[in-house]
Amino acid sequence: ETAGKPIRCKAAISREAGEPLVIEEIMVAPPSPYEVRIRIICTSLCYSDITFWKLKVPPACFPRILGHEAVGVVESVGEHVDEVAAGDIVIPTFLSECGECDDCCSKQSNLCSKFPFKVHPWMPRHESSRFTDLKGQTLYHFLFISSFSEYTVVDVCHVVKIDPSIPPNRACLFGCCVATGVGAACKSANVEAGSTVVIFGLGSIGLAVAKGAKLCGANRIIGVDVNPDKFEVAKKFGVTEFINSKECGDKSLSQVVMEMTGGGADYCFECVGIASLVQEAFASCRKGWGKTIVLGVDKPGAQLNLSSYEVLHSGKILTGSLYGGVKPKSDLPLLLKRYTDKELVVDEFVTHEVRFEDINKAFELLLEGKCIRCVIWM
Ligand code: CXF
Ligand code: ZN
Repeated sequence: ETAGKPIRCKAAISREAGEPLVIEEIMVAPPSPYEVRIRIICTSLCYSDITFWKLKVPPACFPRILGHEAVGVVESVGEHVDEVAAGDIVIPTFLSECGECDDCCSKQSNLCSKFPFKVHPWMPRHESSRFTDLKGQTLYHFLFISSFSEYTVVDVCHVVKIDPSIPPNRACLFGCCVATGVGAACKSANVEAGSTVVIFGLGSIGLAVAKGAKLCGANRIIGVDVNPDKFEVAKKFGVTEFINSKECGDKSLSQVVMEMTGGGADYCFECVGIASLVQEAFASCRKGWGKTIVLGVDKPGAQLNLSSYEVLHSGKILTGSLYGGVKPKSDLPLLLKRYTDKELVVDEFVTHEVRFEDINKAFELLLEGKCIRCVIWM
């Protein structure tokens, strides 16, 4: 019986920017009111973990427990938690859904304002950590999840209870990658059947957008990448045509798209996080109705350079979304149902699986571009 007591367990600590994670024993405090302590079953590695592992300027902070794409079992709950109980299988989510604020009550938004999304090192309700190392040093949280630990503590507004029959190495993908990409296509863009879609960047997010666009009935799904090998892989996710962005000759990428599509795509998705690529994506969508959705995250402080005419007199829409516009508690169960109904197949995302001890191997694989998703089993 561990409820109410600190738990001693293993965690992979990111002690210094860019240095291999160190597996150490840590102490995980019991959940405070409105919190849930979770035993992580498995977690996958997302490129955002790498971004914040490498980052040397704020909001970077160390030592930190990274990880935000996971599934686990509730070990115990704090006071006032009745939504989940010990034994429930849950996906922790980096977006909150309090269910009560104006934004949660609106179907237009997935950005809760009671616990707004931010990249900070604490729990959402109190600026405090639930982790300490055995020397008593505070370990920082990441995206309100910190799943690179055998046990973590998450606010009840950041957990979604799921069907326990879903395989954990598939369920975890819905914590970030799959929900973000499929959601961006199906919710943020609301891709129409028969339309033409261009996806800039065929990493896991771009591939998840392709899955979503295909689910929506898109007719042409054009993938863009610097690496031509990505096309073969991307075909399995629904990509039908390919542009090698390094082989556009004296044309710009948007000129190539304009010619291929006879005037621009219906929907463009930027899945890399480079301001100049956002400009190219926006220039690639059709005047009058084209919609560009930005999923990539550029460096803090990056600026977009777009002329006012281009933006304001073109009839085009430029937007971004977090978590694909998916409201964790309201929409994730619907997305998971599409998975259990076999309408949405996600097996191809998992190219590698490693044991927790080998977590640094997952970092190497993702950095080498050799994997889409590497699942880490605790
Ligand atoms: C991202 C979303 C944008 C900010 C950084 C973290 N989430 C998941 O990968
Ligand atoms: Zn992520």
